[in-house]
Amino acid sequence: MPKTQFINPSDVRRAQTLELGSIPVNQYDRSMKEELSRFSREDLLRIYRDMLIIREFETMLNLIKTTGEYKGISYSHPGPAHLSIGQEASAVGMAYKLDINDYIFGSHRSHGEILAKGLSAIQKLGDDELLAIMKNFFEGRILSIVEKGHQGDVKSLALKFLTYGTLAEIFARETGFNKGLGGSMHAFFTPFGIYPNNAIVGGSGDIAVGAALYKKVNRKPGIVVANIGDASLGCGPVWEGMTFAAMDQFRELWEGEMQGGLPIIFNIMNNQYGMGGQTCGETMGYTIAARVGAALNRENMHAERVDGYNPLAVIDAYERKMKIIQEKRGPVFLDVLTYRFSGHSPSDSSSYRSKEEIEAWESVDSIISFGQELMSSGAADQAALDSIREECDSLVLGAFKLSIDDQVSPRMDLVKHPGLIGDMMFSNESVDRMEEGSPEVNHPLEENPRVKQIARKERFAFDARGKAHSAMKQYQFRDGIFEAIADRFYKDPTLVAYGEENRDWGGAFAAYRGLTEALPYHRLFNSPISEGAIVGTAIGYGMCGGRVIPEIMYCDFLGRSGDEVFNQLPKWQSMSGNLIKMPVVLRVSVGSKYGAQHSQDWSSLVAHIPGLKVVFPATPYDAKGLMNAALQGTDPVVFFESQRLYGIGEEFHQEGVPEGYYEIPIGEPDIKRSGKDLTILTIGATLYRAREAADLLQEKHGLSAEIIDARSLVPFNYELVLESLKKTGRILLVSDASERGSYLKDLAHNITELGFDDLDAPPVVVGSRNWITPAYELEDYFFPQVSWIIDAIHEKILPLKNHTTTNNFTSGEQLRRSRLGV
Ligand SMILES: Cc1ncc(C[n+]2csc(CCOP(=O)(O)OP(=O)(O)O)c2C)c(N)n1
Ligand SMILES: [Mg+2]
Repeated sequence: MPKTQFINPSDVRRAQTLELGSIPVNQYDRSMKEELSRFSREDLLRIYRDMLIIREFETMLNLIKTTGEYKGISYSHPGPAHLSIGQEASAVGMAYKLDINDYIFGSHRSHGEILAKGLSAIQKLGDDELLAIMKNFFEGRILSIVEKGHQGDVKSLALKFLTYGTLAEIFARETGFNKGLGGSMHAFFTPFGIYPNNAIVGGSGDIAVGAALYKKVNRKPGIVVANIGDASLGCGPVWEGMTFAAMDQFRELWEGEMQGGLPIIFNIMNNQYGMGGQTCGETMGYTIAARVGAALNRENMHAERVDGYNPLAVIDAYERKMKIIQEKRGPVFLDVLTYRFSGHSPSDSSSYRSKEEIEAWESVDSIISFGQELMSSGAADQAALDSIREECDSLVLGAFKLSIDDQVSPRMDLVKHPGLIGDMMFSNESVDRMEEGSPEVNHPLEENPRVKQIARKERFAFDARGKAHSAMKQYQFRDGIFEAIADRFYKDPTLVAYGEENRDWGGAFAAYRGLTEALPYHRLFNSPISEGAIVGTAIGYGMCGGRVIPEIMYCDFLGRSGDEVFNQLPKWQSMSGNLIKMPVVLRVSVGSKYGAQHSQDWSSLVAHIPGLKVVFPATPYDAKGLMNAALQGTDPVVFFESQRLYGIGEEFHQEGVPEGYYEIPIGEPDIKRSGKDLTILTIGATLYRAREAADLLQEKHGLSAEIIDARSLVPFNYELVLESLKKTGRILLVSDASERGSYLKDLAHNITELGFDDLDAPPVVVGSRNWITPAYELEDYFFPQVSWIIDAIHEKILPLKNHTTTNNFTSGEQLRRSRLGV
């Protein structure tokens, strides 16, 4: 909490009544005649056409799914197709005012939104721009397919490009917009401002906010629309995203040009159902979704319900809401009322609603009504509407024929190129700054108080005689993190960092102390306690082209950002066909001392997820070098930091931690001590316990242990470990993560396979117990101790002369614990 804002008790304790104000519902009341003076005839016919294109596109998919053929052509599509037949007016109305600088995000039911946004973009782009986009996209591969035999202008070519690219993606063709790796529920096309759609419903709720943050911080034009289903208003990421978007600080604390709300519209595509649950009357309590806006800020998020069955009502709302956003008074909440005639999916038996209800909504079908209004107002005659229908039908049929043709639209050839998807998991680029420009900072780095303080510190923990400098004098682990991040803040103008207590507090463990003075609010700020949104917004920020450091205060809280870490952060680079980069470094501190919910090491859990790089440095030298490497890259990195180590000095790298910039490549373990009799492979803070154990082995048993610090979990280069085994023939692996299912087991398994010929004994894993972490005073019974390492070696690798064990590492005990699941 910034000291500038005084909380006066007599003010906040005073009696008052909160007036929530009013929220308009279906207030649009212009007639088509009136609209004729606002829209040209062509515009109105185009609105009609766009709705029809979506209708025909979805009808085609419905027929394919339910009958296996469309216009006499058979095709089987086993994948998903969540259709939005009935909802066309809401999609076209939403997209009508938007251009390519405006980004939309959506969910599993977004074909209509993709097409509507694409059609709107095509309308607004000039021929040269359109051609350039089509030519540059995947080296013109899609263009070369749709331009064959094309007669007509560039815009009509672009319509083919859009419908084909979308459909080929739905059918998992390599020629789709995302090389078939996104598919129906995730398809998108960023050159038209269509950003990822999310099969995890509500998943876009916080990601879209990150995109709006990116636009604001980097002064980019345009707004962001988060299309969210009415039932997904029950999802955590949506609430956390809205909470984040509505933070007071944008208006109260961000300075100068940066002052003002985020440019985002939460657009609720309110078809009044989840899959089968009715949101009004059953699964939610808002009655009218627009009410939700009243919970978030004093403007009720400018919430409003509009009739999504009338495209002009939605366009009218966008006109007004976009003005609010231009005036920096966002965020906005729009409840767009609509209805889907189609089932949740084509296999849906509509058991949750009556035939009468569907028919009642079909009888006011927006496309039919709009067509009738066009005719009765004189804007069009039946022949004009018929010819539009023909145009739409042939457009969809053309896209269908091309995208089911295996010659024209092959799937990714994983027989010929088995590594193709693997190669897409990471972008592996090395980029100083995500954008040119001079970073906004408050003073030169040399003048920073923390920098000056660090300059007086000893960058190696010991003096020339090997005596440790006082703890205060030692350059600490947290200084390494600080130096790398500070350096990048002065290099990369797009870099922002945020999380809980990141600014005035200096980060819960003081890694950011000093940065508060160096950076304006918009580059370093406190977030709400919304771990989901901390990670989710960073994903949105990263995918738009910015570099970002979100922070999770305790590893245990990662569960709160589970979907973001499991499903979003790791997947969008490859699901985009590698068009998107994800330069997000997620800092996660691993606790101890605070019991069961503040001391868990979940590095193994994260290492299990394809698409994340995972590092866990244990020394200041490695922390700085790995942080530099993480911040130079374009991949998501989960950066674990042990709270046991924030204050530790550099005890291994004799030359001390360099003052200048250097990188330690992610994936390379490091020999921290050479030895010949036994290898100990450590992850994180167990390095120091392994070192003590190695001292004891030397002193008491004359054995020299080689200690290798893994430093990274993903990727991991085994060479150094296998080399070591050639010498030692024995290996013990140790980390603070609970042992069962841990990453150590994976390492041990691979080492067994790869180094079997060199092994004199099986690799032995020593992790934490499979319990809750007990209180600090009992922690020694939970986390691996020096004596555990020695006993495990004695029991399972190499009997030690005259050694009496104090811990039970026998096979019998291992079997007993496993039987009990502890
Ligand atoms: C996190 C998550 N939970 C459940 C589902 C399964 N599911 C798919 S669609 C859907 C209903 C979503 O309703 P709504 O948000 O109103 O969007 P609509 O389907 O109506 O467009 C559900 C529950 C999912 N995909 N993701
Ligand atoms: Mg719904």
